[in-house]
Amino acid sequence: MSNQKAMMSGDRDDHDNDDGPQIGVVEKTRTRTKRPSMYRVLLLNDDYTPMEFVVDILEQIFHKSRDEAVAVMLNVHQSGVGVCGVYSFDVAETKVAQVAMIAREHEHPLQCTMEKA
Ligand code: TYC
Repeated sequence: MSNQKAMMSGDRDDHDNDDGPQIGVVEKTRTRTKRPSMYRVLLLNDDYTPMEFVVDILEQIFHKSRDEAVAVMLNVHQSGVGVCGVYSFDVAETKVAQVAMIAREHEHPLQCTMEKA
């Protein structure tokens, strides 16, 4: 036999196992904010895109100074790949698309990609 008391109809089971005042359980939900992932935008070398065109892209799309743009272009030219900047996903995606569009308009094979930083 059970020694539990039967609940009378109309009784409220407030789950605190007594007949006293109901004890509330306060739950606090903590909203965890995450820092957004960042993405490196990369330029790839090729044999055909003019150096001056790449420097212009780095100045106009990636807001490099003339000297920085030349340095990044030469690094890509010599090593095969180089970082133009690190951005949130949406900004990186937009810059990759802008480079693709301008390169295509000028019929240069310049390739630009992004990767998680
Ligand atoms: N290699 C190209 C040339 O000699 C120049 C170049 C640099 C092309 C960087 C692409 O991402 C690039 N004309």
